[in-house]
Amino acid sequence: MSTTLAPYCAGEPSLRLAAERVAVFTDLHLQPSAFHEIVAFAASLERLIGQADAVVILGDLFESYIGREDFVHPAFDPVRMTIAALHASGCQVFLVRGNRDVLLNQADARHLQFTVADSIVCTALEDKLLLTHGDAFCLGDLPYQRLRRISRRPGMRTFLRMLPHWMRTRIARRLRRYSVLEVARKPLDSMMLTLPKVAAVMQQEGVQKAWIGHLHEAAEHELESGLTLHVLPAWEPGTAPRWIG
Ligand SMILES: [Mn+2]
Repeated sequence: MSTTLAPYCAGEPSLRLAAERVAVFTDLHLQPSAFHEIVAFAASLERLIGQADAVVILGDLFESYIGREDFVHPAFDPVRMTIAALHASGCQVFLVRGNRDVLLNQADARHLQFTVADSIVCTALEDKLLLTHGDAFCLGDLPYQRLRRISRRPGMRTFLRMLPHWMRTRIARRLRRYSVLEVARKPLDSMMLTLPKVAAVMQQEGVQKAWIGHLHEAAEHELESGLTLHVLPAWEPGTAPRWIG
């Protein structure tokens, strides 16, 4: 593995979330061909109605997302309907962009009753907590970071989403070659993670704790100045969310 690190490519500025009962899921990698997993996840979400003030899906809800037609696909009805039910119960639902669903945009969010973000700072706790997918911190993965920079250029998301469906499907297939290690929910190489960059971003955000997904395997890292980073494991059918607080 190369010791060269890619430049850090930040996402959109973080959102503030003051809610106290926040349930967090990550790396579901749902796809229509695994419909039983979509049903299982909808059931986990449904149990949160009346329990959670906010639900954060910390990226990679989808195995592949190339436009709203992926979310309005009939196979995703259970998840869409449960998000609508959560929304109606007064629970805010946040979809944090992962590398697989980087094309999620605010128009999807308005249409489908959730909020799209790149990162969220939870302010209800004494120790403020940063929630973000975590791919931005994997600076050891040079080809992926190059792709991340390209896909986040101004106007690029809009441009890509305007392409015909067949072209987006072809691009999505090619993009996956850049993250071949990320086969479904198998663990990724944690050596890719650049901890000093995580600490620097945490200091900028004024948080003491951070939770990320992306690497698919649970881990805990003590960083400089008493900062802590938790890597949440990829969701599996039947597993409970992680609660903040
Ligand atoms: Mn990911």
